[in-house]
Amino acid sequence: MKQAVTKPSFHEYSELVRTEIDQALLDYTDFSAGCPSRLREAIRHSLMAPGKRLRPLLVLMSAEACGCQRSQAMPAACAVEMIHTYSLIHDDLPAMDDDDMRRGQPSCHVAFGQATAILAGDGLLTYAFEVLAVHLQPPHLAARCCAQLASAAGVTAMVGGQQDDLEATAGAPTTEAQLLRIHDRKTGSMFRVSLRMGATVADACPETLDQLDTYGKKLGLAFQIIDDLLDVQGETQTLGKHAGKDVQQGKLTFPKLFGVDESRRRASELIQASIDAIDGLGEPARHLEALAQYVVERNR
Ligand code: GRG
Repeated sequence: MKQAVTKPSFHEYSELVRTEIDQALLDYTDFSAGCPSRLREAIRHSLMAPGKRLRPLLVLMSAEACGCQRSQAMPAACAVEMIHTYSLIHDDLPAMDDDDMRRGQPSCHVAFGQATAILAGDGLLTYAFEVLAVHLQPPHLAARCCAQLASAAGVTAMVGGQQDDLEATAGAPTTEAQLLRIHDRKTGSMFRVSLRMGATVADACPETLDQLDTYGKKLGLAFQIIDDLLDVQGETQTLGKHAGKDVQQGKLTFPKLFGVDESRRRASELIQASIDAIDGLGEPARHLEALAQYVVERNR
């Protein structure tokens, strides 16, 4: 008798891929004997902590949606998670957001001291590009991914967005347009580059890149709105970081600007628009659709 073959649920699939990502991150951060053990420990403390792995999932799902094997895109997936983790380590420092808890455990500087935390961030930032340049094949696509990631993490995108955010938090009233610009650069750029690198490894056509870019733009904004809502409505233990921080710091957030219900409505609308943007990619993109749903329904 013929057995019915059931496809894994999105939850099963994403857990499997998270396991693959974690194993690759562990393998990459073995480092040679030249890396001081305390520095390796600090890097792994932050990198291997239970993050959601959203950005590497986007890289791998984008590659698959464009017809490529996950394994080929794994160096890009790990590189973006390294950059993301470095940004979290530096953002948590007393000179920035001053957070003592991240991913459900003490922040890197609380566990290892500020100097080692700064170096752990520096190490991850540098190593991300080494991983891309050395492990991603073929070399001309590795070069393309290096340029894309450097630009998305740099002064005109993520780092620039962080500077704008610091200045906004420092006092001057923030408008809706400024808020959108900050989040597009600070958060959205890393979502979009994750999708772009996945598609680049798969050598996708410009039309597909555009569709994925629109998906990433809408998804990144929806993610940020939900992040702001979780700060108001979420619980510290589930979030793995302190809830209520935005209110405490007097930050302009989406719920402050639009209220809770309208913010949630906007997030749902953005998620639907993100799913519509990749409609043309068909069945291979179904995991990206499910990921978008997860982003709006998540509780951490
Ligand atoms: C260069 C220092 C520096 C900062 C750049 C990305 C960033 C700006 C700072 C990180 C802090 C932050 C709160 C950014 C907003 C985006 C965000 C909510 C990040 C947390 O991402 P998640 O929820 O985290 O995907 P996990 O831990 O699940 O990976």
